Amino acid sequence: MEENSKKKLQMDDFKDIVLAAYPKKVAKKRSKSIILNDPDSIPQIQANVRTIPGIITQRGCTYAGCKGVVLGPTRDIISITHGPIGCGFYSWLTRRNQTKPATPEEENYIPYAFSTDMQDSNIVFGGEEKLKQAIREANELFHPKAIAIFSTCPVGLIGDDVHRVARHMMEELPGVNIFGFSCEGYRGVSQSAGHHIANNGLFKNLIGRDDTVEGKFKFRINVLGEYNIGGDAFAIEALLEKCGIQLVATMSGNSTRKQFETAHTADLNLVMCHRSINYVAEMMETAFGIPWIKANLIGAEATAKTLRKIGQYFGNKDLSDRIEEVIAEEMIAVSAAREKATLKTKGKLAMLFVGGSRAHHYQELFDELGMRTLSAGYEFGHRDDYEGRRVIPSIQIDADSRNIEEITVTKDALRYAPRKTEAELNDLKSKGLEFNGYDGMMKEMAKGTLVIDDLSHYEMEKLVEMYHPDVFCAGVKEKYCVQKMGIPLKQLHNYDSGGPYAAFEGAINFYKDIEMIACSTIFKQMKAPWECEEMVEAEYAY
Ligand code: CFM
Repeated sequence: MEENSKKKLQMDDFKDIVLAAYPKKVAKKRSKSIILNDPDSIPQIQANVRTIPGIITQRGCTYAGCKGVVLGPTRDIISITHGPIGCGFYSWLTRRNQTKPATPEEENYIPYAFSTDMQDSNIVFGGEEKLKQAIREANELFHPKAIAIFSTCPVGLIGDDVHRVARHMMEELPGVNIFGFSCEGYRGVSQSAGHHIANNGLFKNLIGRDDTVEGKFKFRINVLGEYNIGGDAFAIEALLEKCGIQLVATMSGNSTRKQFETAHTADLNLVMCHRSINYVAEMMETAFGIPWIKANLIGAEATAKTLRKIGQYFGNKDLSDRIEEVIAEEMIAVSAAREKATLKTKGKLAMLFVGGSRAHHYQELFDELGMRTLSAGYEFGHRDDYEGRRVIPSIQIDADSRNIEEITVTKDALRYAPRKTEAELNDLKSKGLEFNGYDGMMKEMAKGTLVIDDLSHYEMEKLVEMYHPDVFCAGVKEKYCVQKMGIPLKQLHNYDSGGPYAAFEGAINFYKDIEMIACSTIFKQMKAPWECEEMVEAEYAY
């Protein structure tokens, strides 16, 4: 009875019910981040602001965004975590970013966790000497061409200067490119600050240092914001190869130092995860004249659309014909898998609360499965990821964003070469190809759906309790809480043990996995002992 009446609640009741439980000040702040969507007149959402102390957030730290997310997946750079061992340990492969060296002899440091393992004495007397020693040791053991140093919270608090150490060690070890990141966990309000810091470092220390042009195809692109979780980049590499498109660099799934260094030899940048890498896309356009387009390779329809955009950009008939052939070929298996899965998934409900891009991209796949997304949000997206890049000029810069270094990029004296003339770009725009644009998540979500930024644990429980989605997508911190409430949770950070989910091959995997998960009743059978056993209850008597 109670459950039935709960189900009838409208989405707009959620906000009132949740806010009523918070203290007044907290309610006022959270109310700006819980928004009822209207794609025709996109409402403003509060995002990228500090989490209120005491609230259980899904967010991670700035170090995680810099080391774990952006630089970590590159296999031939030694990434040393300067800090206590926990930081290095917990960012060691938990994200399931994969890599595939061409030969067994090729450098691959991904299986290792390098850390200075700071102790109390280093906190008291400084850790720079220990860091230098760690760099010497790593160099002796592996002879790498590049070493990156990542700062954790205590490093900033005690004032160790990782950049000074990097300069010093470059002199001591000529030929090794050594650079540091001031990505202390507390430096920003979330991982997002770490992405920005990593983007700056990539640009200053790696991108554009090697002019060698390699590869068999003449249509040269980079894929930015793709991190090879569960093998996504492998699926994308295979697809581009099939179409005859040269992938110069992926940033940074399955990547190498050389890919970064030669990335400026590509003629187009595709931006997958806008949140984590849009800065590099902008910098590369300014410095080298390479245009960027927002792309999505999650979902079969989205993949086809992205391939067609590439074809349109290069304006070559053979390439476009080949792309159409590949799409037609791949769609046979995709359609069959989709039809089969949809029989069971049609009409089911999904909720997605992940990172800064997947909560948007994966809605494509749920659409393809005939499922409805009732509610979605990012952990650390900015307003542009929700409302579209058109709002960027109106975003207020606060003290937390000012904390992140802004680097000034100018045209590269030798390498700047606009890939298209102004007239060519305008012509492509008039034909519907949008450059430097991202419309954000809200435009593609239905009217009346709930968009929530930096979802709290309490709000998550309320969502599940009130709307009973058939699948809840989030991460490991949420997984077991949601499943104990009888709803299956699919991890969209590391994909549990699944993937790839990108491109056509990935779409098929996703259909199968979601069919299995969303249609399973097993979680509803789960009862905690106190829910199914008789309990003796008593009260204190005074
Ligand atoms: Fe971009 Fe990512 Fe994501 Fe992200 Fe991340 Fe990630 Fe993510 Mo976890 S770069 S924003 S910081 S798509 S690790 S591979 S899944 S939160 S939605």
